[in-house]
Formats: sequence, structure tokens, C-alpha cells
Amino acid sequence: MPKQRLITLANTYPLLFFFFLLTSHVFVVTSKSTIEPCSNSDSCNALVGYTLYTDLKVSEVATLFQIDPIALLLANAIDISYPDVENHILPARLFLKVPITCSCVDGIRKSVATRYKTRPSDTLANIADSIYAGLVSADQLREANSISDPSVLDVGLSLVVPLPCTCFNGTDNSLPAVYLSYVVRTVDTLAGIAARYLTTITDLMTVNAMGNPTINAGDIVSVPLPACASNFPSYSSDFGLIVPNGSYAITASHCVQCSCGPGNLNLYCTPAPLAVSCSSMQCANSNLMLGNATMQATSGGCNVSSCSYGGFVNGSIVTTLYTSLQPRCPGMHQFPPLIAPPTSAIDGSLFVPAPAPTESGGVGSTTPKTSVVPLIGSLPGLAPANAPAGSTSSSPLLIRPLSSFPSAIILYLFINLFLMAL
Ligand SMILES: *[C@@H]1O[C@H](CO)[C@@H](O)[C@H](O)[C@H]1NC(C)=O
Ligand SMILES: *[C@@H]1O[C@H](CO)[C@@H](O)[C@H](O)[C@H]1NC(C)=O
Ligand SMILES: *[C@@H]1O[C@H](CO)[C@@H](O)[C@H](O)[C@H]1NC(C)=O
Ligand SMILES: *[C@@H]1O[C@H](CO)[C@@H](O)[C@H](O)[C@H]1NC(C)=O
Ligand SMILES: CC(=O)N[C@H]1CO[C@H](CO)[C@@H](O)[C@@H]1O
Repeated sequence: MPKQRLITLANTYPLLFFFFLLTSHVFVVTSKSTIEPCSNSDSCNALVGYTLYTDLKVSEVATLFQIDPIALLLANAIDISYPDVENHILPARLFLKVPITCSCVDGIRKSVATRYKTRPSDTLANIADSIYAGLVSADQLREANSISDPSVLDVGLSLVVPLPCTCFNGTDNSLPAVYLSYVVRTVDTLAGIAARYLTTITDLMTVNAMGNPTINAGDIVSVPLPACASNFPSYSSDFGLIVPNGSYAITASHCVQCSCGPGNLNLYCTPAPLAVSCSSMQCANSNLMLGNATMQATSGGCNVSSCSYGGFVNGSIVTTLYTSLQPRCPGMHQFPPLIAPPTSAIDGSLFVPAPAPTESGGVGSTTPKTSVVPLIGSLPGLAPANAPAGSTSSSPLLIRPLSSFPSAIILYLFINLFLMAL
């Protein structure tokens, strides 16, 4: 039930509205989300878990969140080499991880870069609950856009859609992590979420400052995902890049693609397979390209030279040549498995874990773009960088953003009822 309608009703017919409230359960349903206080103006990479409300093209989902369609695909390890992949139609109820930038706004972490253009027959409730799948509430939309009368929503308004996100210093238990804001469904349990994202109930309870493991549909839980951090200099435009295990990211104006896992959590970057013109990706004083390595077995061990990505600075791709002597020569680099653009949403929920590269012929699996990337295992100089946008994170607060609304109305109704009874 759209809450803005309830407000109007409450002002006009308090008694009637009170009985309506008694018979509905609107006022007991309050959602919780994890709020991270912040003080810096820094930002971090974060993800929101989004379930498609209808069939949408890749580019349409990207437009909903004002993000790059390629970034959306790669964050979900979807193969971007499919022809016309941006116009591929994704099925309703598919679950996607949407990469967003998490900022610090009015002292708390949130993302405010997303705008939605209202269409005929939109209501705040349907924008919040359906189009943005519960990532925002109608009340939050009303507040963020100072809408005094939500019952009249003009067509073509550009609404700010505040999205929940957390950074927590880019770490979880001192290891690099990216946080996924996950909207709890009726069928979810904390144990189920922990199992799906390979974490523990304890960790989820700590991250979300929960006193007990109870979650309710509509709550938004922050889920830490192990990730590969970068150590680009602070003046690079992709400073703080951090890529979750099992996924890819695009950077340097679509010239460079970085991936994380599965063998280790060292960020691994190569030229991106997109037809764009790029500055040189060759390491100085060598014939190695980004991601290339040479190995030479010597009596003292394996002499490994590798060409690594060092950030995007003033429109140039920074490359660094690392040479090291390792006990033995690393094997071929394993990439996170890519999946074909999804055509059906299994069980309306999620991505089944991508099949391991060895399980050839797994459903929808495709081989990564080996054409661009011959590579090796652990590269020298690519240790996890411990350099996410360093924020000072204080402990999280669990608040109930909607709770003030129903109690205020209920109080108002009681007063009205009392006065009428006199
Ligand atoms: C990264 O993902 C791979 C494949 O899903 C998994 O085997 C590995 O344990 C993960 N690493 C971490 C640190 O979670
Ligand atoms: C390792 O290889 C690099 C480049 O191939 C070379 O410059 C260097 O001298 C070698 N180091 C050793 C210890 O062999
Ligand atoms: C980037 O360019 C600006 C001016 O265009 C210059 O002041 C700055 O030093 C450059 N930064 C680097 C790291 O080269
Ligand atoms: C933030 O993360 C860095 C490494 O990424 C770590 O050195 C630092 O202690 C962390 N700060 C806090 C407050 O956790
Ligand atoms: C020597 C070597 O491995 N060269 C490769 C470096 O990477 C480029 C593109 O990533 C490949 O095309 C080269 O074959």
C-alpha cells in the first residue's frame, strides 16, 4: 500500500484511517538497513543486489542506476564478447549485482548518483518497491526529493534515488572486501545469506551490528564480499579500485579490464577486449604488454618479469614492470569463469555459482577471452594493496528508517480518536 496515500487519508479521515491501520499490517512492517556513519568526502566501490521487476535490456538496467552497461556485465562475470550484448534482454526476477559508487552524504554512507525519470502512472511506492526492488523506500524518495504531495507525481520529474551502501574501509576482518547491499526476501534467513556469500552468520551480525540473527523481508543487509584491492596512486582516476572475487571491472576509459580470483586475491589487469583507442599498454624498456609475464628458470629459482597496471593518470595508462625471483615458476593465470548473458532466472533468484573452469560445458559457461590474455598465477608486485579509499569508519548503527513514520501517525490517530471520543 503506497504510504503517501495513507498520509492523505489519515489527514482527512483519521478515525477511518485508524481502523484501516488496524486491519492492515502496514504499521508493523518496518525495514532495517545498516547505516555507516562517515566523515570524509571520500567514496568507495560498492554493490547493490537488484532483482529485475520485468524483462529489461542490459542498457536499461544500466540506465536505471546510471552506470556503465559494461561495468554491470563484468561485475556479474557476464561475457561481454557476445554480439550486441548491451541490448541483450535480461529476464524478470534475475538477480544482479550492480556496481555503484558509495559516497559520504550528510554523515552517512549512501549513493546519490542515481536519478529516475518519472513516467505516467508511476507512484513513489511502485518506483521504490518494484522498479528499484526495495533498495529505496517511498519515504526516502519523498524526503530526498522534498515532495510535499506524493499523490500528484508529475511525469518527467528527475528524482534522486538514494541507494544504501557501505564501505567499512574496504575491509572485513582486515582483509579487502566490497560490500553488497542485499534486500532480504521472505524466504531468506541469515544462515542462507551467509552460505550463499561464503561468509558466516557471526560476520554478518558483526558487520550489521545485529543483536540477534533475525531478519525480515525488506531489511537491507550489508554483505562483505572478499575482493582484490588495488594500490594505484591517489591522483589516479581509478584510485581505490577494488574488485570482488569472481568478477571483473572495467577501467581506464574502457581500455583496461581487471579481475579477481579464483586462485588468489591479487588484482589482475589486462587490456580490455573492447574496440576503443587507448594509450600505450606496454611496459617501458620491455616488450611486455599489460598482463604479460616472462619466466626464466635459473639455478636460483624462477626469474619472473611481469607488466602490471598501475592506474589511470591524466588519461594515460600507468604500467609498471616487476621482476622477481620466485621459488618456482607460476602456472597459467586462471580467470574467473564468465557466463553467457542470462536468458532465464532460475527460481527467480540468483546466479548459481559460476561453474569452475575445469567443468567444461557447464550451463552457459564460456571461456574467458584468452585471445587477449596469456598469463600466469601470482605476479610479483601485485600483492593486495591495502589501499582502498581510506575512510575512518566508526561502528555501524542499525536504524529503522521508516519507524518514525508509523509511530507518529499512530500517535496522531490516538489523539484524534481521544478528542473525538470526548
Ligand atoms: C574466490 O572464489 C573462488 C571461486 O568461487 C573460491 O574457490 C575461493 O575460495 C574464493 N576466495 C576467497 C578468499 O573467498
Ligand atoms: C631476470 O630477468 C630480467 C629480464 O628478463 C633480467 O633483466 C634480469 O637480469 C634477470 N635476473 C636474474 C637474476 O636472472
Ligand atoms: C596531470 O595533469 C595536470 C595538468 O594537466 C598536471 O598539473 C598534473 O601534474 C598531472 N599529473 C600527473 C600525475 O602527471
Ligand atoms: C583501513 O584499511 C587499511 C588497509 O586497507 C588499514 O591499514 C587500516 O587500519 C584500516 N582502518 C580502520 C579504521 O580499520
Ligand atoms: C609475450 C606475450 O605473452 N605477449 C602477449 C602479451 O599480451 C598481449 C595482449 O594481452 C598478447 O597479444 C601477447 O601475445
